[in-house]
Amino acid sequence: MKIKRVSIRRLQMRMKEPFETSFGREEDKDFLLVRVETDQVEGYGECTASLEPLYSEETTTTAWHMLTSLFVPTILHHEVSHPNEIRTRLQHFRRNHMAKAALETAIWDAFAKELGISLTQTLGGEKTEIDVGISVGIQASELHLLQKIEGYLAQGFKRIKVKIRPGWDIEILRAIRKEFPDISLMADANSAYCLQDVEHLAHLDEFGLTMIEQPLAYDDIIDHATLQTRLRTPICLDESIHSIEDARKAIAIGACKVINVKIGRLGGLTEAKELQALCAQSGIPVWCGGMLEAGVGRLTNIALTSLQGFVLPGDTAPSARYFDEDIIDPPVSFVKPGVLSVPSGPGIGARVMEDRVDACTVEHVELK
Ligand code: OSB
Ligand code: MG
Repeated sequence: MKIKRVSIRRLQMRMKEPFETSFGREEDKDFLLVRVETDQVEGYGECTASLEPLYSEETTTTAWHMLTSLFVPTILHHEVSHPNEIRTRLQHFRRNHMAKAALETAIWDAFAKELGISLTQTLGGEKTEIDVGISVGIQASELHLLQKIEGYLAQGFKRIKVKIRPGWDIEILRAIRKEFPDISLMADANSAYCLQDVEHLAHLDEFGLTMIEQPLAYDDIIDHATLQTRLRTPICLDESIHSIEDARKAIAIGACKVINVKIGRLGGLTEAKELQALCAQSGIPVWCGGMLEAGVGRLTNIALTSLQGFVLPGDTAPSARYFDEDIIDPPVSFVKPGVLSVPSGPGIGARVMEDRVDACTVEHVELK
């Protein structure tokens, strides 16, 4: 297979509501959509970098630069016999994983479509349905939060994750547990604490959380290992894990008991799939995280989650949780409460609505 043309678009999509975490607020979705063309098919990949470098150092603009100036020219018109090769081809360029993943996932989609099979099947995924949870942002008040959670539980979400930060942590978790004593509950701090907060964080052990995600610095592994010795609540790493090597080291020193797998953060599906295999061998459960993706990224997450190693519900909620109208048809929706079906059509398994994509496009380039 040869990629003979690549289109990169910058899209802006209205979100139903802002999403607030300890690092900031995302009002609207600003992201890149990559389309690769072969002689036979088109493949799509979504970039999870956002407008500002708050979750990681990448942004929509840095990803645009990396893709158009370096990554696409490296792949264009060269023979690709399997999408597994893309990681190696781009390896000499340091990091910029979200930009790499956008191109790599588009190539996986095209590869599956050329074979006439689903992306899931191409990856070796076996599940036909997946359970999902929801990530709930910081709200205006405790009452708002409790009402939101009640609504999400009524929709059937299999676990609730709440964003926490100093001043929005112990009290709100206590309130949630009082209302909903038995739900599967976890917290995500997005690096809002440091090791000196250990006494404070130890209070989280009262609430029977399934895990606490990324309590300490975004680039730390060592302090998390120290913290884990002081907490009963399992630590899950998100921001700190960029590769299989990072995971190997984190597991070796006991820095986490769970890992959140994000395709963008890891640089693509090849690394994500192998990371899942390593974690399965090491007895570390994994789940698929989310980056408020539009439809293409959402479907790519679903395909990955269909691998047996994804044993915990992920953050891949239905399209309607984020957008009035998605860019894919059909949108991602529940087949039964809290459950998504894994598409079986070719590639990501839904049609990308080009007219809708056009309407959201603010910048476009074609590379041939
Ligand atoms: O830390 O998992 C995170 C959203 C943006 C950036 C980082 C994170 C998140 C989420 C939302 O938690 C997950 C989703 O609903 O896509
Ligand atoms: Mg997280």
